[in-house]
Parts: sequence; C-alpha cells; structure tokens
Amino acid sequence: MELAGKRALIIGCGKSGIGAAAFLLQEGARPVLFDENEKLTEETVRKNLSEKRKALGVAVKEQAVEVILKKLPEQEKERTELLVVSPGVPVDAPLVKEFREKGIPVWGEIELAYQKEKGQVIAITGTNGKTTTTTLLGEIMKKHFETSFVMGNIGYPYADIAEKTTEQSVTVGEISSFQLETIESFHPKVSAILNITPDHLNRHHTMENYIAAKNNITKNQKKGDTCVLNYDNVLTRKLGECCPAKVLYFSTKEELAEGAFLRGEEICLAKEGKTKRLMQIREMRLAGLCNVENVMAAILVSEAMGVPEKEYLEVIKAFRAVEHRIEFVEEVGGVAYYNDSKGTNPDAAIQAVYAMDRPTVLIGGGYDKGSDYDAWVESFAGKVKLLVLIGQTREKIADCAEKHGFEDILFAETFEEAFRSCVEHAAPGDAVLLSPACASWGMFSDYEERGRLFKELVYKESQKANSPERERMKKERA
Ligand code: UMA
Repeated sequence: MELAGKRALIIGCGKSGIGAAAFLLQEGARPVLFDENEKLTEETVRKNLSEKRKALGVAVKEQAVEVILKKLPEQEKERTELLVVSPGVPVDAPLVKEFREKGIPVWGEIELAYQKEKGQVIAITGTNGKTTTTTLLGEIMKKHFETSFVMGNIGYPYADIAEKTTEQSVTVGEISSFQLETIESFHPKVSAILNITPDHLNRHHTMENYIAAKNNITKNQKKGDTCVLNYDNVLTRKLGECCPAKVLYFSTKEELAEGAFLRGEEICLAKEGKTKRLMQIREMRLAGLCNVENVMAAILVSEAMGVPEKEYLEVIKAFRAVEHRIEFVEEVGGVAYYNDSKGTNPDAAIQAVYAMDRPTVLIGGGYDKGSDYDAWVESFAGKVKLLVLIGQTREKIADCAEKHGFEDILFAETFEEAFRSCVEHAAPGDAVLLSPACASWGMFSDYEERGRLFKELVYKESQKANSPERERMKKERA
C-alpha cells in the first residue's frame, strides 16, 4: 500500500503508537494519534513524539501529527484511510470493528513497519521464553551479519528500525499474540513458536483463538522457509503437522531424528542423518530447563540462517540472563534475590520456581488475566516456604493455594510491603523470588517497572547490610 498522503489513524499513544506516528511521518503520510486514556495529556503525547522524532532523525515537525484524546469524533472516522492499532487494543473492540466493517485496512505496528523491510526476518513467539530467545538470537546475528536489528514485544517498536533495513540485514523480532492478530503480509524467513500454554485469555477469550494468533506467525511462510517448534509441547508439536514451512523441532525429553535434543546433560543436533554433540548444559550461563529449550530454539534458528556452529556456540556460552527473567540480583545476608518480573503468567512462573535450588520466599499476584493458578501452586511443593501476595489476583491465588493445602500466605497492600515481608521471613540459604504469574498492570505501567523497583529494594537492602552501623553491630555480636 502506498502510504504517502494517507490519513492514518493510530489507536494508542504508547511505544507502538508513537513509533508508528514517527514512521508514518517519514513516509509522508498524515498520522492522527488517538488514545482513550482519560489521564493522558496532549502535552505528554507531543513530548514523547518529539523525543522519538529527534532520536530517529525524522525531519518533519510533530505538528504534522494530529492528537485526539478520549473520544474519537465521527468526522475523523469518515476521513481515516488506514487504521493502525497498538498491541494493547483488542481487535474485537467496537471501534476497531466499525473500521473493519467499513472495509478500512486494520494493521498492527508490525504490519505497518514490515512494508519497509528489505532484509531477512526472524520472528519469535511463544507464551514464554520469547525475550531470552530473541535477545540471544540478536547477539548471534550481530556476530555473524554486518547489520542486524532486534525489535517488537521486547520493547523496541519495529517502526523505529524498518527504514534502516537493507537487503543484507537481518531483523530479529519478538512478536506477541497481540501483534500477530494484526499482520497481513508479515513474512519471516525463520519463525519459532517456543511453547503455548494458557495466557491472555481475557483478551483472546478461548485457547483456540490464542493458538490461532500464535500460529499466524507462519501464515505467509513458504516451503523454503523454516519454522522451529517445541516437540514437547503438545500444542506446538501439532502445529507442525500443517505448517507451510520446513519444520525443525527441539526436545528436552526425546531424541529426534532431525532437530535439537537433550541426551543426558548434553545438547545434540541431528542434521542430515547425523547426530552431533554440541555443548554441555553446564556450559550455559542461564538457569533452568526452560532456558535449555530457548537455547535449542536459538541453535535451530541459527542453523536455518546459515550461521556456523562455532559462532553461535560461542555466543550461547557467553550469554547471560536477560533483565527480569530469572535474573540473579544479589545475595544479601545469605539470601539470594531473583527478579523474574517477566514471569507474567503461571507457566513462566513455574519455570522460575523450578530454577530455584533452595527454599524460596515468593512474591506473586497482580493484574487478573483470567489465568488459573493450580499448576503454579502445585509447583511450590517443598520449595516455596512462603507466598507473599499483592494486587488484584491475591484472593483468587490464596483460595487456589489453600485448595491445594498451601497455607503459608501473607497479603501485602503495596509492593514495598511485600518486599519487606520477604526480607523478614527469608533465612540465610533461602531465595527471595519475584515471579508473580500475573501482569503488572494496575500497580505498574509494565513488568519492567515492577522488576526495577524490586532490584532497587534489593540494592537498598544490600547497602543497609553493608553499612558501617551494621558492620559494627555484626562485629559486636561476633
Ligand atoms: N489504549 C487505548 N485503547 C485501548 C487499549 C489501549 O487507547 O483499547 C492506549 C492506552 O491508553 C495506552 C496505549 O494504548 O496509552 C498503550 O498501548 P499498548 O498497550 O499497545 O502499549 P505500547 O506502549 O504500545 O507497548 C506495546 C506492547 N504492549 C502490549 O502488548 C500491552 C509492549 O509489550 C511492546 O514492548 C511495545 O508495544 C513495543 O512493541 C509489553 C507487553 O506487556 C512488554 N506485552 C505483552 C506480554 O509480553 O505479555 C503482550
């Protein structure tokens, strides 16, 4: 679609919306930014747009963008030629439906930016592990290709980099189910669906819709493309049966004739009838079986992109956990603090509990996405000694935990109060883990803000522990 001159209405003035507006300005379109948030001011939106425009070097002034807040006037609906929806906007929202019914194209920011993609695209989705796998692949591609980019749900809009891509560049995208609902022509050369477990059911309504959104990642792929899938996850294994691209599976449970798998403590690659041992799990600097899966997925994607084994293994062996994903923060007074703020659904939070190798005080709870918590609570067995609950879901989680016979629960009104309870109840040799199994919305703007606050509180605790006063008291006690 020719974008120049088009009047494009963007719903949402967050990261994607601002990115999309700056992109559309660059393309000579006429963007209109719209947001339903009652508290947002035009000044804030213009400030964010101005910063983005300067960062990207877009010459057109932000005055060329109209900003509409709260309610969309009828006349604007008549003038719109393209609707760009932010990922947080449900595709079945009445306003979006209205445009669809009129035949106006409804694109997400990913589809919009893809119009200017000139190189090869790798797209990673899945309920969990997306950010780690995307970051790792970003590092691998940076090592092998002269120009590479990382974008998407990881926090960097595609629209920020699409113009800079070249025929030789590689773009690695973390693409959420929200973003996959609004793609049309987006076509990755290599895709990966790492796993599918229940999440975001308040948005997608049914598991079938959620699976279909994830599977959209392959919808434009052809025979010459590759799709990497998890063999151990029944849902993703099944998607391989009707995938238009060549399928490569990974498994930590079974030896495969083709793909990546675990033999004992060793990651192996089966390729062209031969099996090769690639590396020992202990050579990874990442904890937990979930990360073995992420590494295996990254190996298969790298193979499909033609990256030599030596190069990708070097990057994998040096790669440390990404921020907010089972991230070791510090040990204070013999207590190890882990930040897994990215554990925003029960399945991710289960992986984090499994990764702990000591008695654990756990902070859980937050925004209600309609998840059920039975499997998460079952994973506590013998490991979690205390659960400190916050947010909208705390009663729901406490009821579920009690149903499973887990009663060591405390409620906290604020995040700071929850942290304080953890400090008081953790003994030397324990872990304190923030892995809430819920989104942060309602208490924080995103999981990053929640994770940063947790780390700040840990650092303050560490400073206190090392203060001259404490040192004096410790010496006196000794
Ligand atoms: N808004 C409306 N109407 C609506 C919904 C939202 O006007 O019906 C407005 C809000 O008032 C707000 C703006 O839209 O001002 C926010 O848009 P957004 O929620 O789409 O957030 P962005 O800031 O654009 O960030 C999005 C992703 N957010 C979501 O998917 C909720 C970010 O993923 C992503 O990093 C960013 O685009 C860049 O691609 C975050 C996320 O939580 C990390 N993702 C979910 C997850 O990982 O579980 C999917």
